[in-house]
Amino acid sequence: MATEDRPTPEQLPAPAASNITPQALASFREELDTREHDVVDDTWAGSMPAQNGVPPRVRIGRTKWFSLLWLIPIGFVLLVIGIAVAKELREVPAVAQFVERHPGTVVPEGAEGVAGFPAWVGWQHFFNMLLLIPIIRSGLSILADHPRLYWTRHSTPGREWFRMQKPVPTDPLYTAKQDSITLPNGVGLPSRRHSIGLARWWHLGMNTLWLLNGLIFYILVFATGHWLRLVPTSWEVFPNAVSVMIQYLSLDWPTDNSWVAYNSLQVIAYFLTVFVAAPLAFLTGLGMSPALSTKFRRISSVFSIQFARSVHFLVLTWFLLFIVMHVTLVITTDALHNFNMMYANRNDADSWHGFWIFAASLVVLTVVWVAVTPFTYRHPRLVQRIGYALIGPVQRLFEHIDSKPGQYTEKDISPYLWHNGKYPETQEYKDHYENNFADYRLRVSGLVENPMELDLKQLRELPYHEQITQHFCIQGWSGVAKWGGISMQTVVDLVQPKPEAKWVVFYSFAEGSDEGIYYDAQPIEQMSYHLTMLAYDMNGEALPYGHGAPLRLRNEVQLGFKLVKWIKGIEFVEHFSELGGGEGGYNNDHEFFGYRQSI
Ligand SMILES: Nc1nc2c(c(=O)[nH]1)N[C@H]1C(S)=C(S)[C@@H](COP(=O)(O)O)O[C@H]1N2
Ligand SMILES: [Mo]
Repeated sequence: MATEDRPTPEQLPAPAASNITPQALASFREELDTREHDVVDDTWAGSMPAQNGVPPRVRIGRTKWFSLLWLIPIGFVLLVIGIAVAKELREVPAVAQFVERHPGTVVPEGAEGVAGFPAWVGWQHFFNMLLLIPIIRSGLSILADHPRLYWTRHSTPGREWFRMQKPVPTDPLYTAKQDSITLPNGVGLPSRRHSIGLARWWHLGMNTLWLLNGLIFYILVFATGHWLRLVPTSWEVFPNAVSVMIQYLSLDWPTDNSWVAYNSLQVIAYFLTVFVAAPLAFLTGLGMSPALSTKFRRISSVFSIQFARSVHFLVLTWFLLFIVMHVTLVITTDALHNFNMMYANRNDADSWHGFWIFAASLVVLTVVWVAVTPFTYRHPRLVQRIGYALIGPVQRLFEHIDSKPGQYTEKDISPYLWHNGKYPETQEYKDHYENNFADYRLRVSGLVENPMELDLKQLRELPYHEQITQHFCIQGWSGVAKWGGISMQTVVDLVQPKPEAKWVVFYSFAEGSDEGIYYDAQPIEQMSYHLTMLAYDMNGEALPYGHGAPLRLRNEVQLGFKLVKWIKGIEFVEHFSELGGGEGGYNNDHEFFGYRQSI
């Protein structure tokens, strides 16, 4: 046949319009980075260079900032003045009489019968210290990832009450990730900038053990009568505590009767630490969970995540002050006797038994302190696995919470929502953007009956879904926005997942911080939750570039990093282990985050 007999493409009719094209069958998985990352070195997390913060400061009034370093000289001066005043006071007859009448210790009825320190007290005390080291250090690393504290859910720059970072730059696309700071080695766990994924495994994992230790302590304390030492049982405790304070400050210390009962200042301090601060740490920790905050809307609309985060930090300062005071007083008041009581259950002030056990425990604590960071850098996957084994069941449990919309109204919308992540830089995306996404097609593929491609017009013709919800970034900032688009259930209804489909993968136009495109996998159950949607509008306008144009995910039981922006495709799969690094998402593969992040 002669060539001129062949039809040109224009002479042929186009195939009937259909959403099912050959492209619609393809997955984006070949664009993922499939390397195994199993050490934390300089190239990790997009080779972020170290960045130091500034000494912590607190805002006074609207724009004045007070450096907390001043507290060192101020505290010293106050201490000297306090000592001088207390010494003077003790010369005053009325005060001398007061001290005589309230010598410092109230011995509750029955305390004599349970005097001494059984072995479990010593062990619990040791485990408590052991666990608090990684808990406090990893907590500081979490704070360093967003080194600002606020009182309201709007994390508006300039409105924070505390910061360890310079003021937020005016660049409108400045990201929270850029805002993270490095901590001095040996302080954070780990101290490297933006190591929050690993810090969280340490923090949440060790917290479960710490709470377990605390629960056992509560039970034993009340089962044995040891509680008589920790709970004030008469109003006499208060004047006695004042008396102890005066005696300590005047450097003429009260007589010690710790074998039977602590002095009143100790009782109050221990009571506050064990029965107020520790439970508050737990509750404020839960207050930072997106799933719980969206569920318990009454509580969370008064006590927001930022309130919880700020109080959580204040509890930490209490713990740190307590530890400093406690250790100072234990060592300066009859140290050998104290060591004997706590570590050897002996009421003797001269032998070295308790001291040696204390010294041995100190060796263990020091080794742990020094080893945890290098261990974490060498075996980050192991830290991720062990952390997940410890806290994963709870994260899984909270994922079942399918909250109703309506928690917030227009007036709750935040004036500023931080940006995060790496912006799309590919030519493909830029072309779409220039072209106002006219050629954009959302590709939905994988284990579905009807794979399809949908353009923005088709997406906008589907039933409209709107919600005003709060965003919880893993780094700690939050904010409320109104999202408009389609419910994920609508997509599920259109494409009809096959029974084997268990996970839904969202692919982005944007690369992650290293190589390969950003992606995240989520359980298929959550696709039918009330608050799981694809947004193409934000706060009443088309979704802007920085927040994920043309399409982004919202799934309000999860932390922000799972809410993929600049979505180009969705794939239904059997399990995420087939994809990328196999951990269920870009940050899980590269920065050791977790794939269930309801807390
Ligand atoms: N493609 C892509 N999506 C992403 C990220 C990213 O780096 N790449 N960052 C995530 C993180 S960590 C957060 S907190 C939210 C931030 O959304 P926002 O910038 O709209 O506030 O987007 C998420 N989606
Ligand atoms: Mo985030």
